Amino acid sequence: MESGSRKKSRRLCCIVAAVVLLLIIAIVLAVILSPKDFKSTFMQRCKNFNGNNCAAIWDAFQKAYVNRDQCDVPPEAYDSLIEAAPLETSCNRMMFWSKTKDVAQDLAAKKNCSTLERTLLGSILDGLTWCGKRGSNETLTEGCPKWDDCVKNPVRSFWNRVSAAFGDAACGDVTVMLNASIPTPFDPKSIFATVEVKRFKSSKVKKVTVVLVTDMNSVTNCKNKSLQDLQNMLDKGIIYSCLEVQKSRIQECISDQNKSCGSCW
Ligand code: N1C
Repeated sequence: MESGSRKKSRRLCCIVAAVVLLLIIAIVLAVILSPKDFKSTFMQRCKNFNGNNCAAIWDAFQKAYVNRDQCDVPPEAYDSLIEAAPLETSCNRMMFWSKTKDVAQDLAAKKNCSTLERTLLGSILDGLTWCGKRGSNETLTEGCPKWDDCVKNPVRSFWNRVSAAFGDAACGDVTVMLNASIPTPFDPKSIFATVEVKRFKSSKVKKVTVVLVTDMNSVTNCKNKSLQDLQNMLDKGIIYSCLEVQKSRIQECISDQNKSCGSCW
């Protein structure tokens, strides 16, 4: 028969072993699941896109927001970033979107259309959050202002600035994907309305085609009042047209190997 004290020390041993094992599992999981450091994600995405000049691009990028008040980063702070990494676009393939990000990105990727997320800067920063703070040279990814917390926040100003450059670059026939499942597909507060459309110039842009994505949840069509506003905002001389296209038709086109960007409708 085991003595009482032996039993006790065995039990203690088992508890200690279990705690140590749990600790090891927790540490391994924490390492595996911890978010990747912002800079390494930036550099990795940059290299995946073109592989060169990424250190200079990182430098220009972080100068825009480090050591600054989180709500005092204006779009112009990214001017030198745009200089370091100018947007490369291609006429007649440019695609803009508002409230249709997933379907627009899907189509653009398969049909080689030119969206902002498929340029170097757009592809690096899509989906990321960042900010700095006064008195530090760090890049933070937590505790940063949300989109609507303040206008001059680092992420919002970035998208405003690069979208301005993308709008400036618009040329030939451009497509805009808008969403028929919301009452105001051309949302006057969106980046598309406040920044991009205003930069389309009739000297460069021949035609703007709105692809209004419809599905079972659609609440509107091409007669929507906000689309009239869009048409009125365009420079005289730019041709406007609007097509109601079912989401399922877009999906079919995405999988049709013979169709290219712009030839789906
Ligand atoms: O405000 P939006 O749409 O009208 O902005 C979309 C418009 C597109 O045409 C793009 O060229 O502006 C450009 N753009 C992006 O490329 C982009 N990628 C990711 C604007 N915003 C972008 N994001 C994020 O989507 C951004 O962080 C912001 O929160 C949304 C804006 O999407 P929206 O309101 O559907």
